[in-house]
Amino acid sequence: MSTNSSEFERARKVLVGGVNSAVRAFRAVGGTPRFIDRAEGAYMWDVEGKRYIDYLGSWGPMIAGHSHPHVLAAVERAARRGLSFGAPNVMESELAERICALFPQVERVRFTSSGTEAAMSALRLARGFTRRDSIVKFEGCYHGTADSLLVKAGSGALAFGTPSSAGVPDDLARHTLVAQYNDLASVEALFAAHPGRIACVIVEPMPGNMNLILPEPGFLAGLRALCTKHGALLIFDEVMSGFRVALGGAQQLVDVVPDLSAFGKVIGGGMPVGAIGGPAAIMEMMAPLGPVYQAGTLSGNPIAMAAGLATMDLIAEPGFFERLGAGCARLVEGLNAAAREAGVAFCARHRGGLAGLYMLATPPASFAQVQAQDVERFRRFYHLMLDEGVYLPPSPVEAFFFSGAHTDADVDATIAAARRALRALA
Ligand code: KE4
Repeated sequence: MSTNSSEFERARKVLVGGVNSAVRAFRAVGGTPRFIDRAEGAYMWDVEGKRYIDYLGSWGPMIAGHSHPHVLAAVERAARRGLSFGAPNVMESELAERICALFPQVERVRFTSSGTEAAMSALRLARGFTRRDSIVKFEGCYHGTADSLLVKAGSGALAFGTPSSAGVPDDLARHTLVAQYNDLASVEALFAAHPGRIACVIVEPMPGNMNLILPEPGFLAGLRALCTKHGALLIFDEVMSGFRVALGGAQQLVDVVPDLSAFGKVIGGGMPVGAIGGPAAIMEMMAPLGPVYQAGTLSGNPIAMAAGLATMDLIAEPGFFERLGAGCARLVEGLNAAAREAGVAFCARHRGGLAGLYMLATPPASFAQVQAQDVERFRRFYHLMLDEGVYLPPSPVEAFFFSGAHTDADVDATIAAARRALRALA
């Protein structure tokens, strides 16, 4: 009989670390990764048949829940018409039209097959448009695995203590300038030290890769003003926050308009999709119209477009985000009440369907505060919850994800499990 352990042992013989994405290896929490056999609605089942209430949601895409009938039917219809053409398909235009309608400054879209490609292409576009080489990113923010962005990165790079990856040439990394999130002065200092050389500032407007951090009042507007003043482009990486904290992403909530946006996750509905969006004047610097090259064999893949369109149908339904936010708020309130009852330094918060839980008495406002978490207690909490059948992201520096499929009963069961887990930590 297949077990998680036997499958992990088998995988490690042929897959590096037994996984195809580093954060799945459970290195930040220890123990054996769960090999998922199937998923439906708010639930996943591992190869041993154990059911989990899923708050990973494939790291964000599954906002409508797993295997939603509307999405499966769309994927099946598309699959019967062909899996990939390498030629234009009308669904690409349809999904791009939906994005343009939600983000007024987005006049042109380019689809990719991952968030990494979207952020990487947005960076190259900013460098090509401004003819400048340096970029500004924030310690703890993660934008995928393009070389220039694996400097002081978040997510798995942070969890494994390798925020600046090996293999990135110093000659390239020196063009990546690192500031502190929620610290405008650190950005002003970089513009002062590198006049006329900064092509862009790339930021997760509501970071989820150093766990969930919220922008302090004026921070994002301040970035907007600095970029405008210094002729740099402001790039919002909304791969995680887009279509999740609100239908119009973080930029809808904070009312700050970036020059370029990177999207992903939800717009693929579980299939590989990323996207760059922005004004035609900038976007049309990209091939085939302009000198900034960009391409991808499976970009705009019809199956992925069908899954994305069907997911967008579901989240655009009246009341979806109100219900998503209300359900997530109820979970967060229950978790905070459980922490108070247990007398444990633990808290949670959310924006829309993006949430964070922290081994801290109060929610962190900075990368440094996130780093102050009691990681060992997080590990214990994580496995107590996993044993209770609650699947959280396996890292203290990752946000978690609520879906339209989570019911009040799921929330109540999760709170009850957390109450028992936190009492065990007290
Ligand atoms: P992908 O290349 O993994 O599709 O997207 C990269 C990316 C870019 N920008 C942001 C804001 C992101 O959150 C991500 C990917 N997020 C991680 C979760 N922290 C994906 C999980 C993984 O690496 O397996």
